[in-house]
Amino acid sequence: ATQTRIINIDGMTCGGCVASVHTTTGDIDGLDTMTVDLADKLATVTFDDSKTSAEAIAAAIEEAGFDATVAN
Ligand code: 9UX
Repeated sequence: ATQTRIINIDGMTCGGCVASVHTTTGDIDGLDTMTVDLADKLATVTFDDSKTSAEAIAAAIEEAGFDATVAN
């Protein structure tokens, strides 16, 4: 099924950080859409939950050096 979840992200301070979040998650199979909101410090993601999870997406964001926490 498709899930829509919010991931809180601390440590983004400019558009380059936003680009890094997109890049680090770019190869995740099953991740359909991601919108990153710099001002609100979060990403909204939609994904196929038979292929990936909000936790896996957050882990990838952590690997890029940000503090990512699944919000919902
Ligand atoms: Mo902007 Mo983010 O120069 O690590 S890319 S602060």
